[in-house]
Amino acid sequence: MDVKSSRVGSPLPPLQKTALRIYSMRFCPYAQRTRLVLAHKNIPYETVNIDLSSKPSWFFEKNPLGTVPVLEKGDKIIYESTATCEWLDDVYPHNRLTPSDPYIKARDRMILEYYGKITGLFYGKLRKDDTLEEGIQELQTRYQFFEDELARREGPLFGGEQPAMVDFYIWPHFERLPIVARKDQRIAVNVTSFPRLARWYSAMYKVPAIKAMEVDPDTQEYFLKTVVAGAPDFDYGL
Ligand SMILES: N[C@@H](CCC(=O)N[C@@H](CS)C(=O)NCC(=O)O)C(=O)O
Repeated sequence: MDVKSSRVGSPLPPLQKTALRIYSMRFCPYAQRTRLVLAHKNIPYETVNIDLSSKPSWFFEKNPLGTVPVLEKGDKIIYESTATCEWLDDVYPHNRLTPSDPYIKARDRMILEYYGKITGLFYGKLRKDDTLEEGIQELQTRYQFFEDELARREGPLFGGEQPAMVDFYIWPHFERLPIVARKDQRIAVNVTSFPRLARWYSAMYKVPAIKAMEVDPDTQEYFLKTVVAGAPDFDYGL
């Protein structure tokens, strides 16, 4: 994961026929989903990080949208994080992450859709001082949804004792929330108001794939600051 980013002018590293490659960015929450699935399944892969401020032209041949993550294996290319994760779960079916029960599968999809409300706050109201208060209030409503959904399940994770795909899908932004909460502690998941969500949080930190892919909070915070300043430091610490 910790390889310097390719940028405009960088040559495309040659890909071996049988190798699995991820085009990624070290601090991208969407690429983290894919890396979590790769780690959970112990799938060997190589990483090509992309400087998203200076994308090499060959990257658009991999993904015309110009976003990471992208997976490449032989002549197959997959982009969009959920598509990459589902493909991995189908092609490498051990440690299965997608629930087989159609109803749970549907509810997991609902959770994922609803989760967009939290990421919306993360990139919007919680970032700006004049909308922070409104964002914090709204966040409590959003947390309640997850609390209620966890109450329908055995827990501690949405997948039970083991993570399901939806746990990995929603984790990356939750991992970053404590950093946002440094601004105002009410952003953090309050254990009294949301005991099940707080339990989910602690249980997720014990999942080996989560630990393997964790980026320390100070590094996350530094990176976010460089993004806000308009000069993301994709190779920070390398
Ligand atoms: N819907 C996409 C979102 C991916 C995404 O937004 N990735 C960001 C980095 S975190 C990116 O590549 N941004 C570059 C750009 O939009 O030009 C997915 O789930 O894969």
